[in-house]
Amino acid sequence: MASTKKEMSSVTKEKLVELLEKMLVIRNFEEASIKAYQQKKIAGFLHTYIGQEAVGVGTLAHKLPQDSVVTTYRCHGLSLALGLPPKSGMAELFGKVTGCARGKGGSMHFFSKEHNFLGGHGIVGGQFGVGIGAAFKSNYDEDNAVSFIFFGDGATVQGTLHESLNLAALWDLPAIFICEDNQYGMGTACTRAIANTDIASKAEAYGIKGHTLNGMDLNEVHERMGEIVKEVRATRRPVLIHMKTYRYFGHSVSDAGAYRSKEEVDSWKAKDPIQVISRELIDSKRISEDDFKALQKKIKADIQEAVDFADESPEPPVDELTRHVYMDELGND
Ligand SMILES: Cc1ncc(C[n+]2csc(CCOP(=O)(O)OP(=O)(O)O)c2C)c(N)n1
Ligand SMILES: [Mg+2]
Repeated sequence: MASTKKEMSSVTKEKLVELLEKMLVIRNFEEASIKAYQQKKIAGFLHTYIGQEAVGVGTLAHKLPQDSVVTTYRCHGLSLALGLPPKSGMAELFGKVTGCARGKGGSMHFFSKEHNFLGGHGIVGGQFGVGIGAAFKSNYDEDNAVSFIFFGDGATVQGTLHESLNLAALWDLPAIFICEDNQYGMGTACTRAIANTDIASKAEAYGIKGHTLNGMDLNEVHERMGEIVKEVRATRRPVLIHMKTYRYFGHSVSDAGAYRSKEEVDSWKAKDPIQVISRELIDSKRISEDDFKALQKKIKADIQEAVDFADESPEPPVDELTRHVYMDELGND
């Protein structure tokens, strides 16, 4: 509560409303995507970010244009936090040519050159090499960028994380490793899969800093990540962040989540970042109930517009099948 009060005074109302709006966009987008999946408008896998919004929104508020971001297949939320238009994201889910990967990536492989979003990756731990590569490029180009590398708790026991932490520490790479610990890797509780669940403590093995943050608390994430990003930008030393969070739904839409109790899910929902922040804004009279309702209504309408856009968009033409596979020496795809 202390940090909340401190943050309330240091962040402007406009900023807080902007962050709340981003979380609402993600929540509504994901809810609409579940519905569209059930209507069979989306094929393949679909992993939602519902419950984890404060991590992505609070962290990426500190991203500068030259910074890069990479993550797992649970990638819709971070893309939207970066400013990807919901239409572009929804069309990608629908496999339409107007999507951010021209309908060829789908749910797990969002991509946005404009936002330096270097992908959702399907292989657990597959994104680390790309992330530290981007950090290496920044040192080479001297553009003062940092590389945000998001991953799940399940990836903390993958060798690629440890190889990447080692290289990043050895070569002074400005890489920000962010573990979104949502307590489960598919249906396995992290306590059953990870010998040492104090993720931040693993930083010590590589001579770098580690921090544990409450990923359900937008104020804490936003404030602490602001300091951490600033430090990494200046020192060029990597850092390992442990974000404690929770996914409200199953691993993917086809997972009913029978391995956890309703009481457990409800105890996390009681800390819901959207409800907490909206309540704080309303109680402190920074926004009125009516303004909040109007904001919710506007976002719902925007997301419905995105669904309609995706529905009406054409599929990728057949002659695109072999495009965007390799680039030639001139950069043509
Ligand atoms: C190398 C590899 N092994 C196994 C899988 C299958 N798999 C997909 S997601 C997943 C769980 C990952 O959990 P976590 O890293 O905690 O991410 P979360 O889904 O919770 O965001 C597994 C084992 C995979 N995609 N890649
Ligand atoms: Mg997990």
